[in-house]
Amino acid sequence: MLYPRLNKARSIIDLAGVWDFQLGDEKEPGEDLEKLSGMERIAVPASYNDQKEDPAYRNHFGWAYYRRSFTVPCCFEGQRIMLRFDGVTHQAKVYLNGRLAAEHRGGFLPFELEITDLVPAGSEGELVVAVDNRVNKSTLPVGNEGSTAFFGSDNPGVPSVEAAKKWRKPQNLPNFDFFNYAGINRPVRIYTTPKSYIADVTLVTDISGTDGLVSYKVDTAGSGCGEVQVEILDMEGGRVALAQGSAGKVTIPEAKLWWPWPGVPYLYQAVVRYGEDQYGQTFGIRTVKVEGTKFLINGKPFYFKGFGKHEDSAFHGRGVDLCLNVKDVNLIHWLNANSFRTSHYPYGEEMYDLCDREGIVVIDETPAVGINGGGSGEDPYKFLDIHEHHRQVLADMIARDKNHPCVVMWSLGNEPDTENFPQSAYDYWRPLYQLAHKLDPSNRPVTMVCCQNNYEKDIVTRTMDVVCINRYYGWYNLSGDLDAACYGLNMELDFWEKQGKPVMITEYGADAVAGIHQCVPEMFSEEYQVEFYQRQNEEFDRRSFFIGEHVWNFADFAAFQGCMRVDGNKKGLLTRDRRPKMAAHYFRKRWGEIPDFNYK
Ligand code: E8X
Repeated sequence: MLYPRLNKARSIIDLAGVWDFQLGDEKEPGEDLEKLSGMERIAVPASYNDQKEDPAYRNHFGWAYYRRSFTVPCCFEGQRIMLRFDGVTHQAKVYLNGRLAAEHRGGFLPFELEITDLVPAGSEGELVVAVDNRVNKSTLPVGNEGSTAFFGSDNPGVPSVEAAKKWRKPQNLPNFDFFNYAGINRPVRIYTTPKSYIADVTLVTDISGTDGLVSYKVDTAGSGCGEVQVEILDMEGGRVALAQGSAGKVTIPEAKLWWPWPGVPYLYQAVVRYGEDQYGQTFGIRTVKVEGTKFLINGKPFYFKGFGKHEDSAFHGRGVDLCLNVKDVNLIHWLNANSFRTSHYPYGEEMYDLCDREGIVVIDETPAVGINGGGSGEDPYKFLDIHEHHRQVLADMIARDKNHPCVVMWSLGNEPDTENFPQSAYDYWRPLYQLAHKLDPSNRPVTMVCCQNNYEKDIVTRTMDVVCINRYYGWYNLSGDLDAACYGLNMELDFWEKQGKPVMITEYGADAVAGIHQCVPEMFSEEYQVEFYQRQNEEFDRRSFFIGEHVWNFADFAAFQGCMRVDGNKKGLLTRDRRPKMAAHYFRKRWGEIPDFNYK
């Protein structure tokens, strides 16, 4: 789905602002629509949870209602008028003038509807968006639904699930630790196209000697517009190639490649014209490939230095915040990092645009997190009803992000159970792996991020293009004992060495509460966090098949409350308000000394 862009053929109206808002309950929205009255004020885009000092907002369970009216200007007459939602978390029902106009499941990918006839040019529309924040056994991310993870122990005084049902207020029990921020988290826009329009643009690049090769495909709708024209412009706006027809291949002599920072992330633009419509799609000429135990960008072995991140900040929750995006990208540069993973969901599209421009390498992840028994001991692949939805979000993510040079790998999901039900896991993940390869026109490498487990039993992780492991030796296991941690880590690395695949760590980390200092480092101190990394990095540095280190996490983030969380997850190199802990200075130095290419 194309990102809305303003140009001489297309208009955009951003509906960001302060909307009306009301919490609902579990009842389906249809019944509640007329009851919207005495509504409160809410900022869009942003999560609603932290916008008011009210546990009802913070801990809401079920539907919530957003409302605003808008006018479609008369000058849109004759155009195709679209209403696009970049991300409504987790489920949305869109009503226009009281009638259900669209529905969407999944909180992290865009959807749109045509409103040309529903709200014609020159008329007013009343827009109500009902948003459901519930996570359960059929959503991604997965929720527990009153699972035995929280109830049903044999301890006196602890209610069984059955007993608890009688008095417990329904609540979300996410099977993941990040706070379940919800609402209209990303922009809502009206945009127009001519009646016959460009529906999609796909660009695939390759390198031959000093030439850049660009294969393109343009999908159009409507007829009578003649041929598609594609003009390729360089960064100065000069034409470097011109082609006719809805698919083809052009050569750019002496092409400038897209390189990760601190190289030049050179971008071209494909200006597509079809009848009255026009669309400019930026792209970079670069290749990505796994060969043996190497991850090659433009043919050179790349070393990943960076983190798992979250879309998370004070007040906004998971809401898009462009200032924060820019700040984070500058902090990534400051840290001498070169990459991050969009843990644990596809991010707002503005971040990928920024990473294209700033040369930051991205591993793009679906919202498939929490796929395990949730403490029940049962096979999650049997009791979760997510397979079809998972295929859908994977397809939608690839369709949305396929043209971004910053995206170098797809992550099918994070930390599923691959150990207790190895065959079920294989049967579940293998088809997704194949689907990702089939759907991506650039055929990027595909991975699945594996949880700390018995790696000998796990038969999924080893089948991925890159083995991505999350490991907490010295934190969740072997807590506080870094000698034992390094011993365990090395045993595991010996195992991976034999598999002949590139391996990277996609999560490792220790909580550190900023300001806690110790001469003899123990858990939760800034010193322990540094030592944890120092010791394990020494082990990684010895292994030639080891192609990258992504720490967990870039910054402290809001988490579901529990006895292991003090005001959120504190594994950040930075605090939530982006101040550096000691470990940030440590990595800044380390990463400054590690080359991006040919380190391994
Ligand atoms: C953690 C991270 C969590 O925040 C992330 O979203 C997924 C977790 C560790 C799993 N990975 O808790 O800080 C640890 C399993 C250890 C056996």
